[in-house]
Amino acid sequence: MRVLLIVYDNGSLVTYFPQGTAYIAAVLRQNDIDVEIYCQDYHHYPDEHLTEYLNKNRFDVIGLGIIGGYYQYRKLLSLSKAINCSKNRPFYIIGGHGPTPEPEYFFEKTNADVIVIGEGEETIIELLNAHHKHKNLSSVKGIAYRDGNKTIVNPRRNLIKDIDNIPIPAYELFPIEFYRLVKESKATSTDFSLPVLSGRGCPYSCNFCYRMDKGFRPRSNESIVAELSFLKETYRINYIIFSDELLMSSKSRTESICKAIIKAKLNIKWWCNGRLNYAEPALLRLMKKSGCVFINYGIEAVDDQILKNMNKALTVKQIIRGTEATLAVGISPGLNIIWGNIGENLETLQKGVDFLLKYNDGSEMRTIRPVTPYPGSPLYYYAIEKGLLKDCRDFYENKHVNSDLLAVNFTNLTDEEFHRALLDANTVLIKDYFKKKLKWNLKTAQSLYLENDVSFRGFRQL
Ligand code: B12
Ligand code: SF4
Repeated sequence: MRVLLIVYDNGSLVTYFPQGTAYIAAVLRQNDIDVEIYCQDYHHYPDEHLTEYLNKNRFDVIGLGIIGGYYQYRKLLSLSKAINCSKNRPFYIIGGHGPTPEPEYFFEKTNADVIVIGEGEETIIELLNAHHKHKNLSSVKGIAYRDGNKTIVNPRRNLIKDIDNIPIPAYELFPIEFYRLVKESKATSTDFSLPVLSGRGCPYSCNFCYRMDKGFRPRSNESIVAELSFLKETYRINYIIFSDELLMSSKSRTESICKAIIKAKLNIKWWCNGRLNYAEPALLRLMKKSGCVFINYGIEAVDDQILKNMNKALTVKQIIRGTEATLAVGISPGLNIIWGNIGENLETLQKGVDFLLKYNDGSEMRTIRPVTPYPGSPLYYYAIEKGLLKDCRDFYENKHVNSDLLAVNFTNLTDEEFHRALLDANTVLIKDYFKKKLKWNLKTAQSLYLENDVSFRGFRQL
């Protein structure tokens, strides 16, 4: 059986390594299934190229994973068109956060044959076996499929208990020299980065966050360290982006990963998603010692009532204390704030702006984005219940046109007032960022000309 997995073009110069696709490719290889990757992102091929490619090359199965952004949705539709109009159209499977919560709608829009719901590694193998043997798909857990005009959604599959047993992504099938160029905060010109998962899931349940699978499952330190060593030795990766939802899932877990990285003498830099309620000086010092240079924090709002409304399990006191502690040890904090959740108003927006002005260290430009009720999230169902959103079609076709514009307005402001307020807030933040940049550049010029700084490599490098 020949399988083609598609990595869609994200319209960026360099894109994140497609981890989900690479995990699927790894289990296919493990099961001796012939798999090829079509990296549309690397070549920026137009969608018609895929049709031609399928016309010239025969595949039994084609697979595409997609998340639920406005851009990704439109890309999914155009790629589906390209696949569906090919001669010898392969058996078409889609998966990922996009189609998982609303399979019926995604069948209608893509004409796919099967939707893999949630974690895909075990499901894809069982599905391909059943398909190969022309078996009825009713016994394959974790999928939705079409039976005539009807959509059948099978029961969910149990999550893989021991995720150490999942093979590492099939790196060898991808152009790593391209993906390793992705630049995260505090990376230098000679650093090579790749994302790695230290675990799956998150123990929290914020109202705007859609997670396909429940619970939290960590990997063992041995398995994480083995993957990091492999990446360093094979591809010279020295900057790891821990891309799991939340590496800092508890103090003890974070401590234990740091100790394992130090013990293995990996000498890497790393980045992770973190929680401010665990950001205490001793832990942060240990994180820094093990190479952590940046922690991406979900702050979302700087107001206790709004944090409660969104079920963030975080207080303003913890946010301030944790951010100050992070800055004090010399790790850059990524301060993510969204605006427009239930109960928000102009005052809560201003609190977010004041916070960013005070604490953003300038290592990244930080603006405030509107909250988006992605299908499957508690906020999505709340929006439907309140009559602010009709359904999935309304979300994708009418409301979610750009991640920086309102999809659903949960405030008492008009949409125009909302956007005007965001413009004013972000004007202040953008100016502040460039003010900081200007100050740094002028300081560098001074040390070059007045202190003879011979390490200077040119203004364009700054
Ligand atoms: C790292 C990350 C990013 C990275 C890179 C994303 C990428 N490579 O696609 C960055 C920072 C760029 C990013 C951006 C965004 N992200 Co993001 N991101 C994540 C995060 C934290 C991890 C993704 C990951 O690699 N997971 C690990 C792999 C193993 O899981 P996976 O990809 O889901 O793959 C599994 C299954 O989905 C399935 N599967 C996947 N593909 C396929 C294909 C086939 C054929 C099959 C059968 C199965 C299958 O099997 C895989 C293995 O089990 C997730 C949260 C999460 N837990 O996944 C959010 C998440 C995916 N992001 C999300 C969002 C909304 C975004 C943005 C749209 C946000 C925004 N408003 O701008 C942007 C998109 C911007 C852009 N230009 O692309 C949402 C998606 C929600 C939704 N409804 O789809 C998530 C779930 C976060 C959340 N909880 O809200 N993101
Ligand atoms: S936003 Fe972050 S902390 Fe909240 S549920 Fe999602 S991954 Fe977990």
